[in-house]
Amino acid sequence: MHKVILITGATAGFGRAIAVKFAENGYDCIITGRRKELLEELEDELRQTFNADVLPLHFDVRKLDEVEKAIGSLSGKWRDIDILVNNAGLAAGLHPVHEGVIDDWERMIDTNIKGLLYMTRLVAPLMAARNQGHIINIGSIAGKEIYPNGNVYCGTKSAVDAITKGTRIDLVSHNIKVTQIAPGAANTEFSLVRFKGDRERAGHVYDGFIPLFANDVAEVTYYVTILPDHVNINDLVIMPTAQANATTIVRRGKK
Ligand code: NDP
Ligand code: 8X3
Repeated sequence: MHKVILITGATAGFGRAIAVKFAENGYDCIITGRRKELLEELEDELRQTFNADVLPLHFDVRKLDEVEKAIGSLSGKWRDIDILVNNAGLAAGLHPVHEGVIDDWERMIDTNIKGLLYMTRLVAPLMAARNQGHIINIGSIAGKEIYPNGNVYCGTKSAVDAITKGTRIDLVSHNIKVTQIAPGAANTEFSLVRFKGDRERAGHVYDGFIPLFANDVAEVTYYVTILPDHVNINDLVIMPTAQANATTIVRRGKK
């Protein structure tokens, strides 16, 4: 019988690449996100390319009633979720704290922290009932180190770091693996979202070096799921080779 994976934020970036990687490897995929048309495109692609069984669920992780309705609608094999990837998230803005945009803060906190918690609260009991499962939280280097103007985004990812540790402690007796994957700079829609559609500014983030790509993160996400039952990766930091830490990136043509 095929295993079931649920991925939040599967319409773009890491989440989309993770869905492709797991469908290619025979998983039944629950793909989720707000942009319905992109979910439908991905559903078609996974069905046609890999003959995968796919369930698209269109909801906003910030809205508890939508999350409850989506998870409550699952029936049959789709309730037997083997892997939950809490990936949906964003950065909004890059301002010093005294110039911060409160609405940006609310979006980041509501999505990156509360959305992840809602998903975990609703899916983990299904795993605990079966005494098996794997929860993978997508954190960030921004949850390990704080950088200038990163204030609230770094705060949300530091929260993911702490919540992942707490989740692992609480679920270990239920035989549930809990892993954090913390990437460095990756070229997805992330910077376009952070800079609110400013393509030029977003493009400059990756000037002069080779960043991570979504497939790189999908590869390591798959890797942490194929280890023996008795082995868990607690925390995996994945960086571009040109990036040493949150603030040190070697860019060609720049001193
Ligand atoms: P993208 O912007 O490419 O993708 C983000 C995904 O999250 C989209 O599918 C989006 O779907 C979904 N999403 C955002 N808000 C919501 C919401 N309220 N409800 C449901 N889905 C939502 O970014 P990445 O792939 O780069 O980011 C994925 C994760 O990785 C995030 O948590 C990010 O913080 C983290 N990360 C990114 C890094 C990077 O440099 N790119 C590095 C380290 C971590 P839709 O808009 O359709 O809802
Ligand atoms: C995304 C990576 O360091 O640009 O989480 O914020 S960073």
